[in-house]
Amino acid sequence: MAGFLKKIMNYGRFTCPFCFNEYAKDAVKYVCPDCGEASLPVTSAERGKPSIQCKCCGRMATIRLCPNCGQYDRQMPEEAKGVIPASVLDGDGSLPFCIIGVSSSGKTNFITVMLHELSRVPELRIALSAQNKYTRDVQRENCTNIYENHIPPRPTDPTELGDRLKPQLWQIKNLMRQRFNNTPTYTFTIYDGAGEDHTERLDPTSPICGYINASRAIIITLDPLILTNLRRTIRPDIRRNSGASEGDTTSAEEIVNSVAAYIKAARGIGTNKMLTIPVAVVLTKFDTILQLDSLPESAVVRRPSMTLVNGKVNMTEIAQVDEEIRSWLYDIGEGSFIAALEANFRKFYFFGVSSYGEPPEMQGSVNETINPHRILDPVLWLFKEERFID
Ligand SMILES: Nc1nc2c(ncn2[C@@H]2O[C@H](COP(=O)(O)OP(=O)(O)OP(=O)(O)O)[C@@H](O)[C@H]2O)c(=O)[nH]1
Ligand SMILES: [Mg+2]
Ligand SMILES: [Zn+2]
Ligand SMILES: [Zn+2]
Repeated sequence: MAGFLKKIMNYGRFTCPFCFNEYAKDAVKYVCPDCGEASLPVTSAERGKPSIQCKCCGRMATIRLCPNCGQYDRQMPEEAKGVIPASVLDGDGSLPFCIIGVSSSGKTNFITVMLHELSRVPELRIALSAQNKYTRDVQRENCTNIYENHIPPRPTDPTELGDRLKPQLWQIKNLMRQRFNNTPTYTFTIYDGAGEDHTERLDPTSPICGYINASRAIIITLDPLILTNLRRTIRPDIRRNSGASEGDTTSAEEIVNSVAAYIKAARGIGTNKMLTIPVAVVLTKFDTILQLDSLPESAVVRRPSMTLVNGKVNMTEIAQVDEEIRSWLYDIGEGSFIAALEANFRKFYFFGVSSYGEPPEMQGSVNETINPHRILDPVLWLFKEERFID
């Protein structure tokens, strides 16, 4: 019902997935690929359409541009900037998620394997489709590397993306909620930045901050191998093969504090107030932790995920895992990071995930079998928070 109300209230408006501003659908410019002219919709029948008739040559103007950040490039139409996919105009809304974490904390592997698994859960019946060439290319390249070439994806290059953010744009449908010929459809956008973005470039005017501020949920990745008190207990070859990220827990604490400070400034919220945006704190490379005795033998987080039961998210399981990870962090003397979260965010849960399932046997390689552990737990929780699933 909430979704329906929201739909009526947002009727005629959309949020640009590149500059994050809200505009009237009538303001979308339609560029004709034949003559390059831009037309605006004039009749109500034209508004929000995938294409309209070019006012200049009469052929179909199929390229929809954001009224603010759209720029058409005839030579490279696929690279044109601010091209709005149809799902953004037709859908029920957007779910912008942001992934934040230092370099080599496992962000790209997490996103790639998570997306790969998401549409494969028979109980969930989620249909995912890439909304532009960039999204398709990135996911294809990363999947080929991990699943076929058995090498890790390339580290994300902070300069490659330039000043403009390129989030991955997915259309996501929940087929379980299909009613008559209507299926809830959202634009699921994920921004996978480079680690440097979140340490060196986190100033309020940066595009990454714009994205964080427009996000409905934040996923913070933390590589447990950086925890000082763990270093001694993990074999050096496992640390090396798992690309232990540089830095220490202070960097994780700093990230939490600076993200919180930015959102507060951007939204005009006092520094002593709590933020309500849901945060999933994801401990990546958890396969390395499952080998340790410091994590109790009976811990739920060791078992395969039962977070989804009969197509519903089981909050008891999520709360149990969260509790286990918190007490484990306190036990090993790494609890100070939790205080930074508690001081800023009202709603956050800890998750323990592994993209690969086991540490790589060799440095710079990925094992033949990929057996992800609890990889969907964070996104299941966030989808439930957004009422996209039950
Ligand atoms: N043991 C283990 N190692 C992992 C796992 N996922 C990633 N790694 C290791 O961590 C390294 C970095 O992973 P990425 O996903 O590229 O990290 P990132 O956060 O995207 O890094 P940047 O793009 O540089 O910011 C990989 O090369 C792997 O060696 C995992 O599930 N288990
Ligand atoms: Mg990356
Ligand atoms: Zn825009
Ligand atoms: Zn034309």
